[in-house]
Amino acid sequence: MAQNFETVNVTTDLLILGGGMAACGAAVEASYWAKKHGLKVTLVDKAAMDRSGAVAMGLSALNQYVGLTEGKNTVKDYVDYVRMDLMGIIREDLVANIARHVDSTVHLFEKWGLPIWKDEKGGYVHEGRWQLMINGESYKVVIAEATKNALTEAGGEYFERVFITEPLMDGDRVAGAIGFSVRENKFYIFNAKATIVAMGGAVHVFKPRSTGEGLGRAWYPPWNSGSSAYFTLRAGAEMTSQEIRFIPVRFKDAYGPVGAWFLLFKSQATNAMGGNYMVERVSELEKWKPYGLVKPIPANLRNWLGMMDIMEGKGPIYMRTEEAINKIASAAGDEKEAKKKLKELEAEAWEDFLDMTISQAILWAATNVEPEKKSSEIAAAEPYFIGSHSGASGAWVSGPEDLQTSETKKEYFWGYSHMATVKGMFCAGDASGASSHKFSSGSHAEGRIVGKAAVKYIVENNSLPKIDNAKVEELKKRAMKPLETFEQFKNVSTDPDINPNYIRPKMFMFRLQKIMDEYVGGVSAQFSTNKPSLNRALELLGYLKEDSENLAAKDLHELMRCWENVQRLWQAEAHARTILFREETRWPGYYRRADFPTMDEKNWHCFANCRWNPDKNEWEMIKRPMLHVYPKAQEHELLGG
Ligand code: SFD
Ligand code: AMP
Repeated sequence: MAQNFETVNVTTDLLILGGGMAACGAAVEASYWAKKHGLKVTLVDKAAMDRSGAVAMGLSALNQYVGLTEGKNTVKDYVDYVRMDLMGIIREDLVANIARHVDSTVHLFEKWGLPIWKDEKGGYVHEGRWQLMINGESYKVVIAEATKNALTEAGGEYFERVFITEPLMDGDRVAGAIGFSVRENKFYIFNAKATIVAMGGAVHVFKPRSTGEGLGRAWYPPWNSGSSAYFTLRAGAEMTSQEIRFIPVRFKDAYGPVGAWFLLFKSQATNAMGGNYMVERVSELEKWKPYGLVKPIPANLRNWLGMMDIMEGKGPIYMRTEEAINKIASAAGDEKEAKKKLKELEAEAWEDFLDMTISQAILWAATNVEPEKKSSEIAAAEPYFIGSHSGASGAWVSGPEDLQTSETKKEYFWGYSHMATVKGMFCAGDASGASSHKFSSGSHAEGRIVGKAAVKYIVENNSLPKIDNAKVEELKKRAMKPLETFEQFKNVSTDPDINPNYIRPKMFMFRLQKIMDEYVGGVSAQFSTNKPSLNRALELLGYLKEDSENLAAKDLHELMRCWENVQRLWQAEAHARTILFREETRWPGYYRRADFPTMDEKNWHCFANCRWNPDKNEWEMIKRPMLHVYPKAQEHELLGG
């Protein structure tokens, strides 16, 4: 089978893996610096860049804008916000580095044609303190166009519909990557002096709420399958915050966003009995202080209060859209003005969904929802891995030198901004960890940071790492094996899904999801787990890993599905191991350790890191200190008062 594939060799200076927000930022910035140094930049995306990644459907807000030029906030304000939202555990140097650059990224977006809402004075319309409203249906198209222009003008190139599987190594330095086309029989070998990993986070590691006819509908885009985590793990990089999954609360079943409702429309959510858990359960927040007492209340604690209602049988929870809209409309003036305002708000509510979650607008239409008349259900989604949002999982990367204190420098700095612990391998967006709340704009800004840093690395380490041809042949054979397995055994059974000699990727995924759901704190387990469950999960994941050798693919598309699920499996294992390692509960609205139900600041006010050792095929768990770059903020500053 492997012999039916043409091998395409691509040699470049900088290789960018992914074509999402971070990769696009990296490509634009790196192209600028590469041109000055006569270097070549190559970008590889598994999909078509115009609509790839989390922003494919568009977005309705830019969730990170600091407003430094307007003098609205400081970088430290943002760092304080993120630290408290993540219950005290963040890399302040990384968050600050992104925060100080994000505004210029937003200004670039506007220059490239992204419509950002403006008020009557010409200022940006804020959704909340850090969020700007946009007409974002074509957001990704605008960003991709600027990326392609920058790449081609600088003599670079991009490949679309090439799925990256494994890293190539030259000792302790990354040497590039391998992948295959999902449309043609082509196997790719990329050899590069530096590699930027920006292949997003992961979904469908846990059993989703949407099954059967709804399968595939999730909040996070189904095409991000943990490629970043797999790639960095397999290269031997140290990973961080693998336990910090993200669970967003969303409009139920179609996963429409809630931010505009809570922040812009000031809506409240109430349970089936009409009670507001944010009011009725406020005393619970005391247990999670100091983090429980800050404003805004951390995302996971907002989740947790709602989850407590659900566990007590007080569901469903409703977003009181009709109440919120009518309240704003009636404050607009007399009856005529109120009516006009109501129409305007109605349009904004629909646009919020049409901009980024079209299926939610379709579901509203299909179920006769008029948001100005009727509430809609909201629910906690299944867990996702998205370090750029309110989660934190990703690779452990070096911070910038100028933001370090003498103490943090020893722990957080090793030469190049946002470079992983593997030489020449840089990470951005969901691929880099412990720097939450970068969202789309901050991921692009982080991409620009690594784009510049990676070119600097190349200029200072200007040699092409060697690749071992025998090893590449072995990897090629391994990558193509599922096609061979299918051909060899497809006639052994009548049902193509049931075969004693192989497992197809969808069945493999179901098995993974069942393990994670039941033992690692998925929806069915009400996000709760404990040591015996986690150990059982690791045992079962071990069997699944053995069975991954027998994955079968009937075509190229299924071959991609096979590797997506192997990548999910590795993300799952890193997650289960790290939850097991951290013996406390710190983010109760993301997951709970039933055997360690409280927060343990004494022993666990630190990062839980892990590393898979490629030479020994062993996992290592590591504690890293949580150190402040800024003087620790005073409690009263953080109380919003
Ligand atoms: O409000 C391979 N996000 C939001 N951010 C905002 O700023 N505003 C919003 O309104 C946001 N909303 C939102 C958001 C996310 C999602 C899923 C929804 C709604 C439904 C967050 C941002 O979207 C997110 O932070 C960034 O997109 C992260 O950027 P990055 O680059 O880390 O990930 P990506 O954009 O998904 O791109 C990943 C790329 O990798 C490619 N890829 N390529 C080659 N080989 C492989 N094996 C690959 N695997 C993946 C992908 O094709 C893609 O190009 S709100 O609701 O929160
Ligand atoms: P979401 O639509 O939930 O992704 O929210 C968009 C943005 O608003 C993110 O920056 C969230 O952290 C923030 N956000 C959403 N809901 C709230 C809330 N109730 N309080 C404070 N911030 C929120």
